[in-house]
Amino acid sequence: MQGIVYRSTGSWYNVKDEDGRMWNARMKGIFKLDDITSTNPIAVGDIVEIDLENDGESSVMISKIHDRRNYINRQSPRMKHHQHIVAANLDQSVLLATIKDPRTSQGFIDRFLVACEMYHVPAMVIFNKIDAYKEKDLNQLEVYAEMYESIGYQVFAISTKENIGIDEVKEVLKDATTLISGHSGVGKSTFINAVIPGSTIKTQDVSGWSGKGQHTTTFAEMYDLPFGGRIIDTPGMREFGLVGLDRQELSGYFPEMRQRLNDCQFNNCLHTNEPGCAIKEAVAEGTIDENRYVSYYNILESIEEKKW
Ligand SMILES: Nc1nc2c(ncn2[C@@H]2O[C@H](COP(=O)(O)OP(=O)(O)OP(=O)(O)O)[C@@H](O)[C@H]2O)c(=O)[nH]1
Ligand SMILES: [Mg+2]
Ligand SMILES: [Zn+2]
Repeated sequence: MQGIVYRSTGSWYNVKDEDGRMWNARMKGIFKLDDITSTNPIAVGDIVEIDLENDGESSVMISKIHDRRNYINRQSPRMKHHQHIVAANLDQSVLLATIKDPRTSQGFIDRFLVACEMYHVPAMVIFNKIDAYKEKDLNQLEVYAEMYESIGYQVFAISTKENIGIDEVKEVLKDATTLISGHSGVGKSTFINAVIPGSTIKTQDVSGWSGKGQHTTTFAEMYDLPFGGRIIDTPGMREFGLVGLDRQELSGYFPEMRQRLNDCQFNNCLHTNEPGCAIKEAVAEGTIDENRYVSYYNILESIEEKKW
């Protein structure tokens, strides 16, 4: 039988078969996946083969993982050089962000976008909690929306609490498999409850964001959308570790830089101190946003140089 993984807790998986029946599944033996050292060989969204266990009523064994169309990785929180596959076979990836309570920084947003570019998963940014924004927060929102839209990313502004902008977002979720990421407390689970009537995913209590950064969601889990498509809730994250990123490749993951790379004098230009750099020129002219360049520079600095 073939099924799709909806939830993974590490040792047990929830797998839905083609008839819509949900099974408890375990992994048979040890899988060795090519190229990747992963702390979780099977991820939410994986398409797997399942076989009934002899005696089990509803428990099955996973005997095969089908090739992934794509996947999103994070650095394992425990082992720095290991990767943790968050989800596989995605159509799009959403960052749920907030200007305040908690604040999502531009650096974090840009790292998220770079990760999506690396994995070839279309990305968008949704700002939540606009009901709580003061004038300066709304101005910041405006600045972000204009900047990210100008380089080709869709931006939405919503309030899950006041039901503002939700219908517009439903349109882009329809019939797609979407991963939702973001800091703890931005409202990921609340948002999913809002788009799936009757759903009761656990969320932080009504007192709202406490500033303590407690994680309410602890495992990635996928849900079917009543209007078609699927959505994956994830635990809040503090940082986006960019695994396997090469310094030379980085500018190719900034769409506004990618289109200008051929104009640099040197083809191995890192756009820092090199003469004849088209990227720095565009930043000086204002055609590339200065803060995006700052994000580029910070990420570049954070990448260890390859030691041969
Ligand atoms: N003011 C306001 N509060 C909201 C909104 N959406 C969610 N919240 C509140 O934000 C808090 C956090 O919501 P959660 O849905 O638990 O956040 P999460 O992103 O799932 O957090 P983790 O599971 O820890 O990653 C809750 O108290 C929500 O009620 C909104 O649009 N406006
Ligand atoms: Mg949650
Ligand atoms: Zn350059």
